[in-house]
Amino acid sequence: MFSEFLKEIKKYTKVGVISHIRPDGDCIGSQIALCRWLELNGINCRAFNDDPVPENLRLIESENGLAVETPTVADLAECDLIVLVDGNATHRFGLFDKWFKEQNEKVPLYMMDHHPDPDDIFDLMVSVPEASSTCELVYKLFAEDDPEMIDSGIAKALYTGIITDTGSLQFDSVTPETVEITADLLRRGDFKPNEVIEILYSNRSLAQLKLLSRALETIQLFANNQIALICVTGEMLKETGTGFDDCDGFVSYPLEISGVQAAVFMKDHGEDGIRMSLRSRSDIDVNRWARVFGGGGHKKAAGAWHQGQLEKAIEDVIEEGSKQLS
Ligand SMILES: [Mn+2]
Repeated sequence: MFSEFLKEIKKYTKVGVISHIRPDGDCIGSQIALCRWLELNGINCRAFNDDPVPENLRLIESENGLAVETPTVADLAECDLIVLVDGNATHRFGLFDKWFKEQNEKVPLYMMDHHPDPDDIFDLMVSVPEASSTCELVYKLFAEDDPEMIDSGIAKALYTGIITDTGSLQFDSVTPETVEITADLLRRGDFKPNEVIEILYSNRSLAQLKLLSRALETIQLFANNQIALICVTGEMLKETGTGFDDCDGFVSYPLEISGVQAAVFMKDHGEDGIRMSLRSRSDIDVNRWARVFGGGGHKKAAGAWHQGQLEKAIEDVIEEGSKQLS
């Protein structure tokens, strides 16, 4: 899978590795692990993201002696190769997207990702939509090159990414191979699964749980109880002293209702519109669903914006999703 990548990347000496805006465990894990691989191969690299690394993922940076930096245009211009990880369309990459589009002489651009339908602007891509996570792909890069390079920092970074992108190995994307990879990472990293789970998930505040309680009250069922909806409004945030960043994982609750095939989580951003997260545990393809509204993602998890008011967004989105049920 990586023969061309392994051959070509050694031609470069200053590589910028960029992960997508609003970073998650898979994008930080794959970014840091890929940077470690580059370093171990004697290639200079820097890790960039417009947004700060979430608190519970900082350990990935410190255990690998690397920090994700906020890039400037000058930083980007210094790179002789850019690699995008965990995203296949430049609009998910903030400042890089804007800068790249303005360049006449474009820097070579690689990509490593597991979302469907990549842009066709890449000079080289490792695009595997069936993969559970980008971290699974970076693991395979190490495995193909030299698995003995995987030390405890790299193992934990990759393990964290696989765990976050698979809902702790629960999603449809998980294969026997995914589980074998996680077992290999646990052995090489010499850590226990619960160490990572503790850091990732046992860090909710009381205010976040109060917000969750308010959100759960909004759950409604549509389309013969096969589509569930949950909402968070600005008012609820104000009442509980929280922000939209405190809603992580809320979409999974309506999905647990018996008989529900897909769930929609709507965050009402007022004048900016409605931010929607779509999840499926059936044949409903939420990537196709989200694309109708200018968004996208995976078959089982996707997102989009609706520019209207909440009631209108609900009406439009449920109508569109119902089409896949008949
Ligand atoms: Mn991912």
